[in-house]
Amino acid sequence: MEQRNSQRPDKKKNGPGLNWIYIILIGALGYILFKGQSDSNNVDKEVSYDTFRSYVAQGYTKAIVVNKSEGVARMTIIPEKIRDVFKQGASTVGKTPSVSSKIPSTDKIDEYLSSVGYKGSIKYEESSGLLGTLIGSVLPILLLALLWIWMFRGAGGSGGAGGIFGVGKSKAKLYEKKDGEQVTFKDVAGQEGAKQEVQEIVDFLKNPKKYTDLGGKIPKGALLVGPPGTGKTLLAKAVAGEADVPFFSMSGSDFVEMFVGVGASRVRDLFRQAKEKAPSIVFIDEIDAVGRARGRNATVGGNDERENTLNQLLTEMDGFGTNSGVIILAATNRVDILDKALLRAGRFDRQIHVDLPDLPERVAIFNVHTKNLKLDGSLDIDLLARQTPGFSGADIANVCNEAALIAARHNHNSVGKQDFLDAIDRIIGGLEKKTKVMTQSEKRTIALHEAGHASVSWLLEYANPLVKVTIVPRGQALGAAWYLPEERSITTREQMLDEICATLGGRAAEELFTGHISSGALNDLETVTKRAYGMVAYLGMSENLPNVCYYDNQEYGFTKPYSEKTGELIDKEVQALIAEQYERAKKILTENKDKHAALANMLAEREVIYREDVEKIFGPRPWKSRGDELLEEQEAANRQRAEQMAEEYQRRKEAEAQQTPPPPPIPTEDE
Ligand code: NHX
Ligand code: ZN
Repeated sequence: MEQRNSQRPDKKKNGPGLNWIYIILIGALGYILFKGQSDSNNVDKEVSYDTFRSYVAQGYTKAIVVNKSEGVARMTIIPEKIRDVFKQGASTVGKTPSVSSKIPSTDKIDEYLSSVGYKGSIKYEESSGLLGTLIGSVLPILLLALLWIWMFRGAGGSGGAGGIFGVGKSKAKLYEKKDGEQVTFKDVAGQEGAKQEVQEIVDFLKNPKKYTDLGGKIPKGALLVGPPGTGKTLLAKAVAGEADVPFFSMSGSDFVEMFVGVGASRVRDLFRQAKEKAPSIVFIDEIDAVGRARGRNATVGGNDERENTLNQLLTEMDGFGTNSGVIILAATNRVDILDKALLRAGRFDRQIHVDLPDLPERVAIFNVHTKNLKLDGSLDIDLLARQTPGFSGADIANVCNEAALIAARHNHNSVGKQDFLDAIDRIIGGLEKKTKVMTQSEKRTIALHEAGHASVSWLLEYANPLVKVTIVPRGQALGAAWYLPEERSITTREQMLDEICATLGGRAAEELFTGHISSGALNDLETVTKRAYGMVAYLGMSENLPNVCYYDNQEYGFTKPYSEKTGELIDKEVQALIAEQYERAKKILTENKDKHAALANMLAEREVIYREDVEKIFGPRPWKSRGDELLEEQEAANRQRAEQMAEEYQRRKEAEAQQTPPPPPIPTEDE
């Protein structure tokens, strides 16, 4: 919608006209260079007047040009005699080499030529070739200089001229107000806290006097910080929409290009445009592309360009006065890697955190995105919101769209609850691959592996509550145990250990019950190793390295922030931690061998089993978490609904049977 009234500013000013000039310039330059070269190929040899005459007499002459004012005659030699005159072939002296000589007078040469009976052409030249030489030698340099100036002006971005082929221009998209088409805060679901903070920026733009009268300074910029898909861009657009000002939007990566100096000039151009339209908002998406901390470890000429761009950005932010009416919003999902200079007071001194939506916010987001869908009565938005912890707004939008597509694929008239649940599974796990062929022993291994996860997690106090276990391939995975992750802001050491243990349960089951371990545990081991490393190196949770954090926010930090010795200790601690949890998983599985085997068999047979089935085998979970309770409530509701539907179906069938008489028996031919 907003795309329609967006435009590339200054398109007309530096449009195609300029490019034509370049093409003509380059063409002319090429022509002159080429021509000059072919001319200079031809040798001109000066000889005495006597020799000159003798060549004419011997018939070597192709044509003669007489320059009256200089008193010089020049003849071109016929191809057959070139070797005689120049002692070299046409390849070195050119196709039309010439011989010239000073002549006593123009009349004398005329006389001589007619006396020897010369019949070839004679041309008379008035002045010297001064103009010709001038054009030949000075013009190319002039053209070059012109081209140079143009390039420089372009790269400089000053005076509104675009660079060479528009490279120095900012690529910012401009969204200007057009009634009814703007994004406003109403379009941003959830994010109440962020909206409130951003509201203040709207006030600054709408009503700056209120603040400046009291001597306050309008902030220059605010940083929107949050994970991807949380609607940072939407929020920035809503600020522009609410404040009713032009909105320049650009991605940080747009600044960086292969030409040197381009990024800086684009920054300059962007701010020039914004100032022209002030009050306005400049939005720089993914500012980490330019704003990463400047090099402690600058590689040879490596990120000079990025640094220049960043410096220009800093300069521009300092440059314009606080009251110029341009406010800069920038979005990033990693503040910690940004250059500290960007976060200094007077620049992006405010940070607005845009977090992943919590439960009520997800309900609100689901409500926004299901508004335009044709729903049936079975939909329970609360349930969907509860099933989607950790989803961003973009993910939820994706779920709603996917649900509609799934419903359409099944030729439903409306989108129902199951379509949404399938859509959620699809988003988390990828596409189901029902057709993938597996050998019997592979299938057994997979069932044992997944049953291992399920059993271990069921019996651990802090492991996430199980939703279902499946051996239907989906995406990259051949099988999976699905959990309902608990929404929590801090995680304890015990919770982490239990999760690591449950994740190792798959491989542990493989080892115990097949006697082999397989490549299938790749992803499990990867997550386990990452978590363990985090616990040891960042969270200070291991025995021999307590309470130290070696977190380093340098993306290209080739040097680790700890000594070699500590590095070794970290590795050892990680290995010990994982080994301990692996043993723990094996112990749990051996103690519950029969139950695990029953689970694996059921899984191999049915392909998908739910927590009720696990509960039937293992009994109720020894420790119930809030997530378990939620899942149990859901189950009860489902059961009730299923019973209701079965009852209804029975009643309808009975009613039908009473109304319509039984069909007459069909006569068969045998009788
Ligand atoms: C593969 N994927 O790519 C197959 C399709 C243990 C039953 N070979 O832990 O699906 O085996 O609890 C190269 C080599 C991924 C690339 C080995 C990519 C292994 C998921 C791991 C179930 N559920 N693992 C799980 C799983 C797999 C993988 C690889 C690779 C499995 C397991 C992937
Ligand atoms: Zn696994």
